[in-house]
Amino acid sequence: MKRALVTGITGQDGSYLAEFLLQKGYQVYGLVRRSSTESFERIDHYRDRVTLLQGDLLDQNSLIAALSESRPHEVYNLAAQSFVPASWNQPVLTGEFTALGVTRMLEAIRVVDKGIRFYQASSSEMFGRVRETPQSEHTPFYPRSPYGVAKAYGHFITVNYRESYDIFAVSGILFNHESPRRGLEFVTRKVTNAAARIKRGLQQELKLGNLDARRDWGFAGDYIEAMWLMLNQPEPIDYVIATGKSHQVRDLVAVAFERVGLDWERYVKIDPALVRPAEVDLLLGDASLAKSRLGWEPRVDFEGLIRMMVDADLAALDARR
Ligand code: NAP
Ligand code: G4F
Repeated sequence: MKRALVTGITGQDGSYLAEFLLQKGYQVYGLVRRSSTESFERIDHYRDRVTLLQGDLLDQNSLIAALSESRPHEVYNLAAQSFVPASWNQPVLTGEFTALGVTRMLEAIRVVDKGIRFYQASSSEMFGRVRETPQSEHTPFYPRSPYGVAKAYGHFITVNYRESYDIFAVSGILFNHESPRRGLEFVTRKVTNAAARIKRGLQQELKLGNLDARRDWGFAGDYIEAMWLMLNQPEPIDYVIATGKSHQVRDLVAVAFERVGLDWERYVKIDPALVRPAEVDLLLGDASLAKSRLGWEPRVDFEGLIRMMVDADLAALDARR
């Protein structure tokens, strides 16, 4: 039986990936941080089928202990401080988690077992002020936030450990991916949740920042499969994962409010405090390498994704009544 360790198992991607690996017959271990109140909401429905190990990307020994205990064939490093605006408030902590945390995990692999295959959750945020469109594996990075800078470090240290120590380490450069399990602070879920709440009379308005920004949004359930495919190839190669379609935040708002039959312009207010010090204006990925070598393609399109999220938010509100 194959064993996998997932860091960030309590997050959006970790929860989908662990579920996917269980279906593939893996023995799944998840790294979780100690907290005074457990927040395992996203993995509650299969918690008895995974083994949770306490550890933190800040703590080298806890990573070595987690690897020694689980003896995984594959490690998926999904843990990070992943919210871009928070990275301006906590730039040093973001660097510790999102950048140096990658080195700590790679060092733990080097110490425990160099045969472990390693996946690093890299990000399209690394493209930042984009040098070309669409962005591919060959596009240079120009990050625009402490988060993006930290991810660029995580990307290159992964490449470096592959080249220095012959570790099967790959970096997946994933464009934005969303789901009903997305954190409420990210723009898609903020919008779909607000549309559902306004529809049910629980909220009066929605404050947003930059409506002009463009993102290449896909479904998290599709993207985690690409992670597994990358680790199960003969060669460690880095891939861009994206839909190849870009939409404005404004389009997302329109689709979400249309789903609940409301005119978004009556409810959305612009709040300058939500505009970022440096914005990533346009992300559009070219995932043709993943298509040709991994046979990977997204299944859920933009409209389908946003409608799925609105429907889930409405259902969750109605279930609580
Ligand atoms: P998420 O929902 O914010 O989940 C982050 C996870 O990291 C949580 O489980 C969190 O645990 C854990 N974590 C944070 N700091 C930690 C630490 N010091 N030690 C151990 N665990 C820690 O993020 P996501 O959307 O699933 O994204 C997964 C990964 O992909 C992240 O690395 C993100 O930066 C990257 N990424 C995401 C996207 C996207 O669009 N979703 C795109 C590209 C790359 P708690 O539950 O304890 O907070
Ligand atoms: O949903 P967002 O916060 O996602 P962002 O910054 O693109 O980052 C996400 O995707 C990255 C991949 O490219 C990941 F690496 C990262 O971990 C994270 O998952 O914001 C998307 C866009 C931005 O341009 C932002 O300025 O939406 C704009 N926006 C407008 N109003 C807003 C808001 N974003 C948020 N979070 N909240 C707003 O009120």
